[in-house]
Amino acid sequence: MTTATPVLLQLFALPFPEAQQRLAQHFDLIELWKAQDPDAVIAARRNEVVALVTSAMTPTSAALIDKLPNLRAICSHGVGYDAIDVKHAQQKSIQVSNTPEVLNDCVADLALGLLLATARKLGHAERYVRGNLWGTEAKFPLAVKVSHKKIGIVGLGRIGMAIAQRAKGFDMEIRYHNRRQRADVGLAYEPSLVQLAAWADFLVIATVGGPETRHLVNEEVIKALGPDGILINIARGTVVDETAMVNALVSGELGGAGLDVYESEPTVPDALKSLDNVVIVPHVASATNETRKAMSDLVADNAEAFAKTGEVITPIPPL
Ligand code: 8YV
Repeated sequence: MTTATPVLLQLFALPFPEAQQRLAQHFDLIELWKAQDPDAVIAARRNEVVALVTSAMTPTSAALIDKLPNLRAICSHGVGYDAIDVKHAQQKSIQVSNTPEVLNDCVADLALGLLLATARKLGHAERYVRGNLWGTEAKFPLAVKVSHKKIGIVGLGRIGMAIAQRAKGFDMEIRYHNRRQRADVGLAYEPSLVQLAAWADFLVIATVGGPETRHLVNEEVIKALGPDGILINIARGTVVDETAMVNALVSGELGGAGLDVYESEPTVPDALKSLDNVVIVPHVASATNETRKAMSDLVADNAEAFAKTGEVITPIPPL
């Protein structure tokens, strides 16, 4: 007696064909991005769907989850899950997996990359040379040293720890702020985010996104970091009050910023685009061949494990 092939609703195409083919080996795929009328497809096949593939940047709401009465697992491409209503899914005993660990290195590398590029004015220097200003009256300004400076890490999770490890390579003094002090790390904990910002030369945001951390880095924190301070964000744009940050950068109350994420991606405030003390990149922290392949493979690993055992392998802990 042959059992029916389980049906998987795919909101996000895995960017590596091998991983995509592995999904097709275990599931009857509904590749929603190919549908003329996605809502009609969901309405027609809603009862068949037992698994769903999405991504960190693909909205996966309670409303969609509620349309799928037999959904048992959601496998997401990415570590962040603020775009997915994980709490609602878990309340319905639906497992939700993400892709932790495999992107720590590249995200932390970009955090230090943005820190170096902002402090040493690399974007500005690039424009200066490409603009044929070198050798003209326009002198290139001196920049800011990085080694032996003070770095404050907001959110000492897996990625925060990888950033701390790299900061040690620059002989930087490290302190961190979390909801709670971590008993398992020997780094200096600062219970007050404002105090951490006031102390730091560089403030690096590595927290989760979502309502709990919305505008955690507010005007008070930004002003505490100050005219000589530099803000780095590789987490989520919503963690920073973007309007307050832009105003402080324009007024000079904040020294500089290196940004990979924004409140309303892909929209980036125009004011940022004309500032030389800002480095802005398009949410590329995990965007390397090696890491995106590993992320795709881990999504396929989770879906395959669910197909074989009914259990995903990197579930998001109960919220
Ligand atoms: C995205 C990210 O996953 O992992 C995350 O949380 O933000 C990124 O790695 C990627 O941009 C697309 O899925």
